[in-house]
Amino acid sequence: MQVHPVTCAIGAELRHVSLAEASRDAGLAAEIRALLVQHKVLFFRQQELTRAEHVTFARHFGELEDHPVVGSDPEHPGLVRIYKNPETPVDRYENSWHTDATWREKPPFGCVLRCVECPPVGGDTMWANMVLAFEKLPAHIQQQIAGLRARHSIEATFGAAMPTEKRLALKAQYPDAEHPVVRTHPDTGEKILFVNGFTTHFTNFHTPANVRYGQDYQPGAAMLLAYLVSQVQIPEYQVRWRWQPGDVAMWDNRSTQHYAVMDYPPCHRKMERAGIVGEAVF
Ligand code: AKG
Repeated sequence: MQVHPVTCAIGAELRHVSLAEASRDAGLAAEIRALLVQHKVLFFRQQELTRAEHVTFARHFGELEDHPVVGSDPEHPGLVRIYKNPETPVDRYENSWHTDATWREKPPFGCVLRCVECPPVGGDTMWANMVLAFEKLPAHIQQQIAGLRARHSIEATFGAAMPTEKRLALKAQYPDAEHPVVRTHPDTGEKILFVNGFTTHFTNFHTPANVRYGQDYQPGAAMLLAYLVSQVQIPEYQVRWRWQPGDVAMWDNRSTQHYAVMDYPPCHRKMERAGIVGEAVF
């Protein structure tokens, strides 16, 4: 196996490795896991991987989880089909920066995404390194956000694109979660800037003004949150992958955000993903 970093900030392509083989080899899967934690997103070009092998490979890292909106392959539970074609209305499920499912108490560990079919150009996916995003914040902002907590809601992205009734049903099924704004990576101890498109507001932002007028009065809080959420857009923290059919990307969902670029309609794009259950956030 050869490791080729794709940018200075995030991402490595692993060459001369077969994920079909890794699906049957726990030792190889453990090596891949260590590289994942180090590089945050791994790329594997043109893999010959069946759906069953895709699921088995992902299961080395944990249970697979359901998707709130997109259905699983009935023959391969946990394998979620993200198929876009001229008949699929353009939605905003993937083309906004997000860390997967931070509205869960235990957001996913990571995801294994395989490209089945891609447009001739366009349809890239981008990832950003949220450890670097934290490291590069000015020291006084790092201090200010050290003990802050924030609410994450499915309504903030998925829900916003839906009719009210469907949105409320979704929220009843997947209630909001609260997490620290600065998360600690459970494997490395690194600090991670842990706000994204699902984050709605801080829950313990105290200033003299809101101590006097109540917790809902948070002048400055929305601006601070918008500033933190915008950090993901800095190109030096990012990697962008140009897909070919058979490519696989695997990301550490704890330390990254991603964005699927929606520039290809009316072309087809077919992706299959296996999201892996994660742990509580500290
Ligand atoms: C996701 O699987 O969470 C996505 O955002 C989709 C990524 C992609 O289709 O490139």
